[in-house]
Order: sequence, then structure tokens, then C-alpha cells
Amino acid sequence: MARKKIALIGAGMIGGTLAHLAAKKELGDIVLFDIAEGMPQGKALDLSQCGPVEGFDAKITGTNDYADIAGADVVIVTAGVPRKPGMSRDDLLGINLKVMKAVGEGLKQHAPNAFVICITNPLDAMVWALREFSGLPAHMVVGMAGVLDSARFATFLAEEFKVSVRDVNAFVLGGHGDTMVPVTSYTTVSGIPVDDLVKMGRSSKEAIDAIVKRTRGGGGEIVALLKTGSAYYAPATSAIAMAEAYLNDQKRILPCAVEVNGKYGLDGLYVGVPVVIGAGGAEEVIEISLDDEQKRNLDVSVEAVRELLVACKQIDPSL
Ligand code: TXD
Repeated sequence: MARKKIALIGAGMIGGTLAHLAAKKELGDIVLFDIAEGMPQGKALDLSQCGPVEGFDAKITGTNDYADIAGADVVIVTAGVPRKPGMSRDDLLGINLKVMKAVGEGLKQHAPNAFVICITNPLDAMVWALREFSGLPAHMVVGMAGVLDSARFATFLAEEFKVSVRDVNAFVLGGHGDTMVPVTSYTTVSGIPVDDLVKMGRSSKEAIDAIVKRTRGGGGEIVALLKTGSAYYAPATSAIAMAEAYLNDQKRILPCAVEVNGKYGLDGLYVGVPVVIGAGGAEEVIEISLDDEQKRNLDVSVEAVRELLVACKQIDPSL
């Protein structure tokens, strides 16, 4: 059987890390695409030279030509610009929306059968726009945010409870941003709900509230420390988990930004919900029951996503 092909659109910090992880895991041959000339080719060469040391068989190439992504099985999109001092959210939205248009057209022409994972911010709006511009079926275009947000939540909870991160199963719903909804009633340590652990005196409501707040600001905390960009190791690791679930038909239930039709009272909006990822792409949205406060929090998050879509449509009336 021929090797799978993984195309990475955007060869920046996350793109490079994705290439390294995908090669180490031998997910397939890798094409790094970027508009910057020479950079994807240089990174591909550097990464290829890890092969003999690490012992992986994966062909890694860099390109500035969309034709080279032809036939890709998985495409992971990180193309765009991050926010810089003095830039408004709308400035970022306008720039990255144009990038999604170019990427969407490239996908439509060269990789119409791929499973597409979008990472570019503002995530929920960009994954929706990418689906619109590419014309690919909605179950094949998903956004990565929930796996990362849940991983951040799990990291902080494992520290608080002084347990292995492997035993923490954290759950985050909603859009990617300050309004995301970490759900403690569905978050467990070896099957024990966090709310029960609090009742057992193993932590306090105040400590868990502080962790929820830190999770919501998890990206910003890293941006403030790095000063020159945003997180890339954990975002790349999270997207690779999604790619593996698709390539190996794992049927994992992962929180992803997907088009939600009917469930959660939504009508075609892209928002973060638990979804089964397998060979069919985003196979099924899982609707969990929420209490009133969780519902209110999800509504706030959904409203923030809706506002971004209105802004996108104002910038590009073709949407
Ligand atoms: O959870 C999440 N979804 C996220 C999202 C977590 C962390 C970071 N998140 C967002 O990912 C971040 O706000 C950015 O929008 C993306 C990519 O982050 P990265 O750190 O990889 O940014 P870089 O290093 O600036 O890389 C972006 C690359 C850069 O090499 C540009 O030359 C390229 O994108 N770029 C393009 N490539 C192809 N096509 C076009 N049009 C293009 N424009 C820029």
C-alpha cells in the first residue's frame, strides 16, 4: 500500500512541529507548503535529516506550489498571521480571511478528498470560512482547539490533584477563546468526576474555578511569556491526534470545531463539541446534557462565534 500523504499549509512554528511529529510517527509522506520562498524547502531538508538519526521513513518536501499537495489524505492548515501589537481582532480577521480564501481554492483544486484540520485563528470563524471557500463536505473540514484546550485543562488539574496526566480526562466545549466552556461535571480523574473530588475535599471550588480561568486564558499566558509568537508544541500535538484518529479510523471522541446541525440547538454553526473522528471524518456529534449554567456559558460562546461570522461576511460579501 502506498504511503499516506500529509500536506501542511503554513510552514511556520506549528507547521514545522507538525512535520516533525508526523514524520516521527510515520503517518505518511509530508509536503510543507508556504508562501514564503525557500523557508518550507529549508525546513523540509532540515527535518529530512532527522530521519537517519531517528530512524523514520518519510519523504519530507517543501513547496510554494499548490500542485504539490495533489492527492493529500490529510491537510493541516496553519497559514496566516498571528496578532501583533497594535492590531485589532478585525485586522487579523480580515488578513486571515483572505488567506483562507487562497487556501480554500488550493484545496478545492488539488486536494478535494482530504480530511482538513484548520488551526488558524480566530479558529471557529476561520474553519467555517475555509469550508465555505473550499466547498469540501462539512464532515471533512474540522477545527483544532478543543483537544488543546482540554489538554491545558488536564495539565493544570493533574498538578492540582497531584496525579498522572494520563488519568485526567478533561472536557471543554464551545468556541476557542475567552468564552470557551471547561465542563467540570464531565471532567474526571480515573472515572471520578472533578465535582466529586471537590466534595471529597481533594481540592476546593475556588481552586477549580481558578484552573478554569487559567485554561480560558491558556493561550494568552504563553503569548505573554514568549513575546514573539504563540504556542506551537501542544497545538501541533493536538492536531496530530486528530489526524491519527482519521487515518487509523480510531473513532475517538474528541472535542473539535465542527459544523453542528440540529444538536445543541445550532443550525450549521462551527463550534467546539465532542465528535467521533474516524475514517468518515467527523462522523457524529455527541450531544451531552448540560445544566442551566453550562447552557448559558455555551450560549455566550456561540454568540461570540456568531459575531465573528457577521464580521467575516461584512469583509467578504461572497460568504
Ligand atoms: O488552538 C488553536 N487553534 C491555536 C491557533 C493555537 C495556537 C496558535 N493558533 C494559530 O495558529 C495562530 O494564531 C496562527 O493563526 C496559526 C499559526 O501559528 P504559527 O505559530 O505556526 O504561526 P507562524 O509561525 O507565523 O506560521 C504561519 C505561517 C508563516 O510561515 C506564513 O508565511 C504562512 O503561515 N502564511 C501562508 N502560508 C500559505 N498561504 C498563505 N496565504 C499564507 N500566509 C501566511
